[in-house]
Amino acid sequence: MAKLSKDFTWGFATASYQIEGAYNEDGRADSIWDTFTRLPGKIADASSGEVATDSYHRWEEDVALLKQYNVKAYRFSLSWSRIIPIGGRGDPVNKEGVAFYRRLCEKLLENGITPYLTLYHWDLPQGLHDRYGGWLNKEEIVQDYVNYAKVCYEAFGDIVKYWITHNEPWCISVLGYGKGVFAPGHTSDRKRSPVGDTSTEPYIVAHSAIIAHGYAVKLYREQYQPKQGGTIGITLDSSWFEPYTNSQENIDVAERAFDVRLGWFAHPIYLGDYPEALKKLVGSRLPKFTAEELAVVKGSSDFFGLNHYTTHLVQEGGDDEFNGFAKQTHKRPDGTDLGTQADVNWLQTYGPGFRKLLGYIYKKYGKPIIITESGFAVKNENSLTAEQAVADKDRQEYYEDYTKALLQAATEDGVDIKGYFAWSLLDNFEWAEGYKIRFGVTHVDYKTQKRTPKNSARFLTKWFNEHI
Ligand code: GBH
Repeated sequence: MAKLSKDFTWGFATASYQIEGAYNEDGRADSIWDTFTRLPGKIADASSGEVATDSYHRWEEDVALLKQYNVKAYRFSLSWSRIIPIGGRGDPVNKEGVAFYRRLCEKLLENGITPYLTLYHWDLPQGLHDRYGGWLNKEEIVQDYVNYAKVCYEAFGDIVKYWITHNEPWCISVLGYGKGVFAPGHTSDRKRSPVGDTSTEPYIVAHSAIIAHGYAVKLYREQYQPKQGGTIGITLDSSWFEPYTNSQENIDVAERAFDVRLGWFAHPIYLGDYPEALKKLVGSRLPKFTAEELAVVKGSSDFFGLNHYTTHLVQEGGDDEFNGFAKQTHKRPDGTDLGTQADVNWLQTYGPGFRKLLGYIYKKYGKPIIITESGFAVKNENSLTAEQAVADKDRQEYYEDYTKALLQAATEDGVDIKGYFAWSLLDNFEWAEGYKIRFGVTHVDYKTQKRTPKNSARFLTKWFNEHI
């Protein structure tokens, strides 16, 4: 039987605002997500992460679950406003916040589980947004982000060897400042708020995020990597874009979609500078890197962190600049679906697309790949009892399909893949969807916080036990 290499790592991923709760305990201050969830009409069920899965209190239970699943690693993110409540380089560090993550990392290591830390999974301290506009202010945010990273390297770097700077900067930029569906929710609709210039802000925010990432990595490499010996990189999200038909026009659209959506971030970081297709599309609205910035950004990721969920068939006729004006569908020309529909409209199961994407990224960007998220929301799972939700057949089939693709890419296509993290360890706060959508391999009863493993968790444990 074909197998992954012995040092292949696997586990589950989560993010601070989606699981921790305890939003105002032990010195934590608000992030932009606390503020955003209080605005009317932004979250489908009017909920927030104030309690979430209460993992700030139940972290030992979460570690026990990970242990039970026999994972090798756990990817989670740090709440910046728990560590530096107001957020800036002149603001005090919160000892209790640092101590929380320190305990968690130590407990994981005691259990033989390697921590993978994400510095930024979307919860910017509200203090920085209020003080100078957060990601819109490059000069300030880059310095504050690097300071925050430094505090984290100092506090955890002796025992943490895997660092991820940002999670999905496309979402930070486009969903937060373009479509307004994520915090801080900037929208061009003057009847709604907060209003922002959605034609320029996503590009400014992305630019700041890329540069902040670059300088945080530079600091790590110069001052921490030599003695701490860890590895650092960024996580980008990408679907596979499959041409709707094999016409040249559709092939070109797919290429443009990759360049505009993924290349926006991947080109500067792995190849140097924005892709031509993006420059052409955005023109003077696209900020330029200085020579120094470019030198810092280019080559600033030791691996390619990839969040991958689904495939889109693409053709001309799209209306979304941030997706390269590619019109996306899951329906083939003959009217059939690509795969099983999830409970969110953007997601259908299609393992072969995952295999192709792994090959595409490896060839184009030339770095070892860590899949930092991959997962499925089961149709109507929210209306099921814990006993019923455990039989999550569609999610299990998704993971059957995607692990098969992973194995083929690694063993038949020669793609250098280091690890796979499933999203998510637990059902949790699914951003604008609130608690309506569940991605967990563990069911959470939000009244009692009781955790119940689903069949998909058992499948993944068994599959990785057999294939590593
Ligand atoms: C991940 O993003 C997140 O990292 C994680 O926090 C989240 O819980 C998980 O997905 C499940 O959603 O505006 O048409 O592009 C996944 C990538 C990209 C998927 C944006 C949803 C929104 C549809 N996401 N996309 S659209």
